[in-house]
Amino acid sequence: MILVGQYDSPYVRRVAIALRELGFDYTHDTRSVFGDFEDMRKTNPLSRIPSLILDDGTTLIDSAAILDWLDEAVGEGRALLAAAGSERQRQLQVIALASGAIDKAGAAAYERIIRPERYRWPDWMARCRTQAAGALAALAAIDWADLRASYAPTHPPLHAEIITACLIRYVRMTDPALLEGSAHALLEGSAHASLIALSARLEARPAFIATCPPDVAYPKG
Ligand SMILES: N[C@@H](CCC(=O)N[C@@H](CS)C(=O)NCC(=O)O)C(=O)O
Repeated sequence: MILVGQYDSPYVRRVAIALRELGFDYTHDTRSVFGDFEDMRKTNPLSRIPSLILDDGTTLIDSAAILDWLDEAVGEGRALLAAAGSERQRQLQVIALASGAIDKAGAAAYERIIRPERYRWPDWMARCRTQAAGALAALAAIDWADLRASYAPTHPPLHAEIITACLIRYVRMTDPALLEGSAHALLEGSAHASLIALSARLEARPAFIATCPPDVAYPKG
């Protein structure tokens, strides 16, 4: 299978990590959504990443849909998301907060990094950052040990944990002030210790090390 997209995208990275944690081999297609825009449209009409091209030629798009396929392929015992009930609901809530924070931190970063300076809208950037900060604060209040209490210690990280670690890495690359607490009143006296600890624990794993994006200004590709 072929994973399309660069690891500076937290959505690509969450898929790459899940593939590696579950023992799947893949070839990495590092075309850029910006530099290879037209060519990328042949893979995904939205010209977005990630895409996963399966061995039978099927192309899956969107990280959630790709990971849904992956969980079904490995079966309930190995899946990285609970199959049903309140546990699934809780994990999906965490994923929604983390992906929402990525979208909002990303929207502010795109505004700052891609949009020509004369067209930037400071109020919009501030709004996006407030939304990202709110989600980070909610994630910081999660009891991360409890979230995986029903899993064996050897069970790989859950999607909820993976995407949150990818979010933390992404925020460090794009807008570290959101984590330092200086950017927004919501984060004053920063309560991000649990997120920093989660990030440190997961970033030490081989699947995270192998997919760690280079420390350059986002978005590179
Ligand atoms: N909901 C999508 C979001 C994917 C996404 O936002 N990808 C970004 C890179 S992080 C992208 O392709 N941006 C280029 C664009 O939207 O034009 C997913 O989970 O895969």
